[in-house]
Amino acid sequence: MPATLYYSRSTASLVVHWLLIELGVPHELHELDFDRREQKSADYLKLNPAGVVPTLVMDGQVITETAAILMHLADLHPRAELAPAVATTQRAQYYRWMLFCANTLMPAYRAWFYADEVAGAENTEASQRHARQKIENAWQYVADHLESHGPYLLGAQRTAVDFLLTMLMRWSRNMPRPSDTWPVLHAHAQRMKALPSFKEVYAREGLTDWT
Ligand SMILES: N[C@@H](CCC(=O)N[C@@H](CS)C(=O)NCC(=O)O)C(=O)O
Repeated sequence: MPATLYYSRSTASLVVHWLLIELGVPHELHELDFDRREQKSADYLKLNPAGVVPTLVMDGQVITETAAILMHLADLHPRAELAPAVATTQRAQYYRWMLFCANTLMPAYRAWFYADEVAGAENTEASQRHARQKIENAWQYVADHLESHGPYLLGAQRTAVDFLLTMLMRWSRNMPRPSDTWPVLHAHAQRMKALPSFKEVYAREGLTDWT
């Protein structure tokens, strides 16, 4: 049975959609309309109690959390070499950057895009100011790393975490300082955007910006 991705276009589910295409995993899409708050419907909350996307249902199992889904997909397809072997130093770096994306960048973006969640609707300006600082500090940190250890996060090997990083770079495209104003991040993004799977996921989600 094909996997089912619960998604909403141009959100965190984009990178899972992208990796499914890159790996050639048969899948169906189930779109959730955020305007109608379908991500908070009783049926969907049974799959993903946080009421967020992505959710992947595969082999009878429900998997949530973007980074976890990416790591699992990469492990299931070792021939694509998008995940270093377990218990190697590269694997440790892979975990490091996956967790950095999931624990540092994603929550900071959440605070930027859903600023009212941080300290109430009356404090969104201050929340966004803090979030912006965290995001820009994170991009500086990644840029410094890529300068000395690039071109990919793990050096010469492109892995699943570079897909996640690219999506997170995209999220800053309308912010005061977009990630690709750092030349080394721009170069990384250009390399990732050149993948046919990137063009394909853009076409399937009907995206036209940040090409
Ligand atoms: N920790 C989750 C966060 C996912 C997340 O925040 N998704 C956003 C879209 S980018 C969402 O579904 N927002 C809808 C909502 O919060 O109602 C993950 O990594 O999968």
